[in-house]
Amino acid sequence: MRKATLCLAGATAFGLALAGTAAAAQQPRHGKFFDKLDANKDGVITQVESRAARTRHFDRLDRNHDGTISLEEFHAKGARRFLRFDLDGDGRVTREEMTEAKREHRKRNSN
Ligand SMILES: [Ca+2]
Ligand SMILES: [Ca+2]
Repeated sequence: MRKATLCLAGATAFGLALAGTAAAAQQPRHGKFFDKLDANKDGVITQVESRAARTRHFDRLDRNHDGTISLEEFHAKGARRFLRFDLDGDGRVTREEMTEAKREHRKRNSN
């Protein structure tokens, strides 16, 4: 009986260790996004901080600052993204270019 208890405890500890590893592996990506929203760095995202983030996002899309996002402004963001992905500038994005662009984006955001 004692042996079974020890095995269960070991399995639980192993499971927690794996869960901790998985959480740690995701931490940098979610941590960076979380940190961006958590403006005062108190470890929680308030409604005010969430609204501020949405406002910043809106303002980035509203390129001419008229208080609205036109279809052109909306599409311009997609076009800018496309140009970032089209690494050789041939007007087409290959799977390799997209993978490389995402890798570069992650590298920039992890620093
Ligand atoms: Ca906060
Ligand atoms: Ca606008």
